[in-house]
Amino acid sequence: MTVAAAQLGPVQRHHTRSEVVERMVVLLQRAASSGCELVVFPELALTTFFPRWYMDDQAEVDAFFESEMPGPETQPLFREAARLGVGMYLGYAELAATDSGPAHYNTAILVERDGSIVGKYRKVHLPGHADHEPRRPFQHLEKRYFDVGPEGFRTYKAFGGVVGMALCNDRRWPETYRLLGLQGVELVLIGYNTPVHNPPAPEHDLLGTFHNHLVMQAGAYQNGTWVVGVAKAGTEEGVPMIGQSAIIAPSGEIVAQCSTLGDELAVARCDLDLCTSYKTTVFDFERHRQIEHYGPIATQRGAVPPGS
Ligand code: ING
Repeated sequence: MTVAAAQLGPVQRHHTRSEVVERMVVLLQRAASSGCELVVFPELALTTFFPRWYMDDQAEVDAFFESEMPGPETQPLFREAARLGVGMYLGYAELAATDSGPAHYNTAILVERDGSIVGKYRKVHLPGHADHEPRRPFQHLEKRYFDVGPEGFRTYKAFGGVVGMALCNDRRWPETYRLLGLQGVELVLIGYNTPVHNPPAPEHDLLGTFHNHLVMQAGAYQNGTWVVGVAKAGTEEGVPMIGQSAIIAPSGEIVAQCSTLGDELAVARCDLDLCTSYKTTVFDFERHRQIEHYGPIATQRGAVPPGS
């Protein structure tokens, strides 16, 4: 299948959802004219990355969330996608009504070529912090504004294959890919908003783009799956974010990559049958993965003292 990584440049606080949707429709139309069946948009694609600010007024926070999807402002995107017969992965902030009151999720949905929503993922690995840390040059308050996704990592039969979803920080954890790999995933879709500077560890900043590809290439190869990672990039409200959106084959090779920090498509033909070469040989879990012999550490939450 032909897939497009639809990278978005910065979305500033004053940009309306309609303005962003217009940019996304342009990318969608270009992808369709390149023969794409699936267009992958970033995490929190519709708004600026608002966890960079401390807010204590819940109404101000909720203004960044969608209570319906599609809603009036996103409907044009869904309508155009269905008209073109192109599917989507779309990341957004979800305000969900639950029995115990409103829940706030960092969410991604999988939309098939007929416009139907066939999958929903709510981010599990919420990075950053929950309380205001004024000494930081900018905040990263995902632990404050979002609830942890309760459903975990699932796969969906769609686009003629087995598709899985994750979001941003999830891509740094090998468990993300392995939990999807154990479900036979052939295509993992991951939107991200990643600041160049990580205040707790500035010494990592120069390696930020290296780490970005390292984790996705490893996840792809170690689970015999395609991985598509898509950035919201560029400088948002004074905070630079990395780009480098990429389409990665089950071999771990990057087969297409964005080279700007703006709205840009990277397109590749993704033959899902390439997964077989890895899933039936070096990563045949049934034959080679010795889960019974890994010992009790396998379910350990944190690091354990040596020799325990
Ligand atoms: N962002 C970042 C990410 O995991 C981060 C957080 C930035 C972690 C820099 C490490 C280094 O890509 C989100 N939104 O998860």
